[in-house]
Amino acid sequence: MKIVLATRNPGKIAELRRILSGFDIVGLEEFPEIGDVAETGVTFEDNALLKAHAVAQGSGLPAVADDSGLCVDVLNGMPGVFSARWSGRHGDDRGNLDLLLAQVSDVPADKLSAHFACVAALALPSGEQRVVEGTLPGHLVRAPRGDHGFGYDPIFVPEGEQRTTAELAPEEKDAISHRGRAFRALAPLVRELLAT
Ligand code: ITT
Repeated sequence: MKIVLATRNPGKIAELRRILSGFDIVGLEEFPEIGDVAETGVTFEDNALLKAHAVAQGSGLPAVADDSGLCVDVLNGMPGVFSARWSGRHGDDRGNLDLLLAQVSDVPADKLSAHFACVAALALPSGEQRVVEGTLPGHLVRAPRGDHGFGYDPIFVPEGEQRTTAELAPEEKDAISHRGRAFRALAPLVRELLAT
């Protein structure tokens, strides 16, 4: 059965098409009648469920959504759910990253701990839902490095790594990432729910 990928973020789409390669995935471009979903929740889970249910209702098909972000300890977990619009402009990856670097410019390098978080949600048109979270701990670096990935990848080094997630090969990032962890854990729940 087809599953709709309820995201418009090209960086996520590329990663999720790899991570969910065993599924019959269709993109939102096949449902032009479905508009943007307002992310009014205060948690990743709230927003992932809002997106998954809106797309499941709009398409009449099972839908999976991702709500994710970067949580910086010294900023009390911000930008968190605001990661995509931290600079004030949704999807402005470079502006978001530059603002974040400015906000931590006085913080000692050994106090730049952070983690990526991703909530993966599945919703069926019937209203059934499943939710799983994945995280990737690490720290920030001040000088952006690497050309892969998207968003804050050039300034995030995972625990146990020297390279930023933008310097990892795409498959290396998938193997450890918050998104890889969340969606690999969601996959058996999707199979189970679709089989019933
Ligand atoms: P959709 O709602 O259409 O899925 P979005 O970009 O608005 O797209 P989110 O609200 O979940 O999605 O925001 C995710 C933001 O968090 C993303 O734009 C990046 O700034 C950041 N982010 C999440 N995962 C990331 C990753 O793997 N690498 C780098 N930045 C990431």
